[in-house]
Amino acid sequence: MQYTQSEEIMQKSKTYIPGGVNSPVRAFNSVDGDPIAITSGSGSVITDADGNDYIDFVGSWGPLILGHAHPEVVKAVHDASEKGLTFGASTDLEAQLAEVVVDAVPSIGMVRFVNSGTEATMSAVRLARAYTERDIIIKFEGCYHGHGDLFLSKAGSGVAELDESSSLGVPKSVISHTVTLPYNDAGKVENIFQLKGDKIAAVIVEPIAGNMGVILPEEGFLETLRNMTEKYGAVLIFDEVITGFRVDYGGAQKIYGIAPDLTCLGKVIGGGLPVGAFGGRSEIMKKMAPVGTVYQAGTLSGNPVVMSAGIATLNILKNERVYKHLENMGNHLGTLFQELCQGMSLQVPSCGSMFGLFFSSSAVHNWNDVLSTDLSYYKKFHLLMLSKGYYLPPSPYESMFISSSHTKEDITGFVQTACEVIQS
Ligand code: KE4
Repeated sequence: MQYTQSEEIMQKSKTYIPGGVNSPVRAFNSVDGDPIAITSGSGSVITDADGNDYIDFVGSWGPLILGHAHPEVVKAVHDASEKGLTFGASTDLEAQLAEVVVDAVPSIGMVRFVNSGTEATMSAVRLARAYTERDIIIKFEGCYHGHGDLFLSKAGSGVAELDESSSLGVPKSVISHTVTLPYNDAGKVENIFQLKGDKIAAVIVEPIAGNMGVILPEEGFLETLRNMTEKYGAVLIFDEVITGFRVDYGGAQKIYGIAPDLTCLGKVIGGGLPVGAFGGRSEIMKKMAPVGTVYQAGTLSGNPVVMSAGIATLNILKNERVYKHLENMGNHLGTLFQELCQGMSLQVPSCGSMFGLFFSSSAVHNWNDVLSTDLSYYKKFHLLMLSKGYYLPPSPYESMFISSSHTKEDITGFVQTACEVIQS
């Protein structure tokens, strides 16, 4: 494969945009590679500026559960656009999508749309702090909730230790109320609540962690979060920006049978256009302006074109055959990896159509385990798979996604090629 057009495009981008990217992970720095510029996508395939085709397992980091340029979604966007792109006023479309979300997720009594997952999580935490009149937020190592200041903190050395900021520009005072614990460590959650329970505003968690590869919650972990927050009057926030409408029409909370107080959504509910949402118990949501006094706003929040893409997407997903197909494809991938990569240091954790790849001989339960996997091998693997026509996340800390447009042949070819590469 040759990448001359991509190189030219990236050269120009780097002149005007820091690193040539509008989101750092796209720079391929985590795989010591050179980013490629994508010009089009259709179904499970994306094409780069040099005309190279790839089977896409990034899916724009999760939104494209129906694949690229799904005709019904494109039509919905086109039809909506012809009536105007934005009004900055209420429309029926946002009420329609809100109704779909509320019907799909029982723990959500009311919802507010924003423009990104970051806005959703930032707003949900502000709301939880206002509702409880407390400040401390508990999050987990390796979980990513967007680039809001309060989330950019590394795990402190101890349970109650204050976190160190992981990004310049974030003052200690901002993250002084953030405590980061090991994912899947129910004991440490109980400890912190016994220590500071009456000062904890909220626990925010990815019910299935999708930002350190894929890590599933261990038995009892989510239940402990639910029990502790209930016992001490803190708010439980599920960050389902990735898992919402991805792993089930009702999200991960449906699979694990845990009802959080607030849920953050994004990605899938916008059908590929910029979106976020936060919602939950009406009693809490009514604290939001203009009904309550918790302020949050956005010029393009609830944008009619975005709402149309979301409605079209969720209407297709409502048909459970789609999830059946996604589950079958996910199972086929896992079974084939087991068959063809037997005895290799490879873990393939998955839930439905989201999966991870860890080069490790043992199971991965938290961030420390991730750091002990062969992260450097992932770099070689990624570049070799790219050269063979498979587009994987240019970072070992991301989830991979199957869309409803992936065929069994796509999956079989991917697994066979991956195992050949690993064995080579
Ligand atoms: P956005 O602000 O990027 O729309 O959403 C932030 C966010 C919140 N919560 C979870 C669980 C998320 O995964 C994300 C964003 N995901 C990353 C990829 N894992 C976005 C990709 C990127 O940063 O370019």
